Amino acid sequence: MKKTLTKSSQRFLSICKRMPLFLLFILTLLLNTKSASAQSPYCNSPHTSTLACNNYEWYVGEIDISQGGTSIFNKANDQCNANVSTTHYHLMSTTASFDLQAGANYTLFVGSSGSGYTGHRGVWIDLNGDNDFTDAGDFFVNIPYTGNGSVNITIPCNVVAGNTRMRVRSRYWNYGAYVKSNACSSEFYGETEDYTMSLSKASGLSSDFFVADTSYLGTPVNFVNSNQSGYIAHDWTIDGTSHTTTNVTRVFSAAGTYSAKLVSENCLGKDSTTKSFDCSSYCSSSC
Ligand SMILES: [Ca+2]
Ligand SMILES: [Ca+2]
Ligand SMILES: [Ca+2]
Repeated sequence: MKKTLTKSSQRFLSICKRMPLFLLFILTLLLNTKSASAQSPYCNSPHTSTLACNNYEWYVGEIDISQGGTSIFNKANDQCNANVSTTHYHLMSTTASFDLQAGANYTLFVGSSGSGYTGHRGVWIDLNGDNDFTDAGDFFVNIPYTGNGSVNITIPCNVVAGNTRMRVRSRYWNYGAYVKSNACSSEFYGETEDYTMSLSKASGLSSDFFVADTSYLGTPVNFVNSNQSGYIAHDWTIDGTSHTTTNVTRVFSAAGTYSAKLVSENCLGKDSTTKSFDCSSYCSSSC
């Protein structure tokens, strides 16, 4: 005898038939939610204005990191490359785009278009690589923007080597300077850019430099450091005069044998090297 399904049974069977589609919908929703949090596992850093972040120039523009006048990382002014749908957040690189060394000094520049609107730039680096910017050692600096500006930064010795994250945020002047706890705060105007970068630590300590065995009076003598980067400080003593630059150029006015000492310091300590060289009267090719 043929059974007739009740209305409630028919409704139940209908729901069961649609269940795979329903589960697919939930799964799609979850995946979309995950991709919207692209900075995971780092915290969100939203800017809630519905305006494009370049409306008043409060975007993150050019970034340059240099050491001793040589740029080691540069991103041209890209204005607002995040947008409203991503709450003005943009992960700039998923692979390490530059390396900073423990104990080294750098010049950090974060620019904008130079419009009349002033603002602040906050920069954080997760120095211990544990996916947050809140530890006592994590790096933070605020760069007030009243024109283009730069700051000098030092990477401390107690970093964790390996890939990590740098975060750069901008916001309108009236909202005040960024403070360290603002790495994940909800802002109104502005933009956030994240960079995958790496940190490294010195594996050795060795002071050394090159100077020609013989130089000539009145002619520049170059003392070229064997360690052009990665050191905290260099302390030269050349003929009794101190210098603290990486390399030194001197001109001597008296013939004789001179001494040059270089003490170099990195996170492992200090090491010194002393060399002597002769300075002679100029000798033409005819002698
Ligand atoms: Ca930008
Ligand atoms: Ca951290
Ligand atoms: Ca932590």
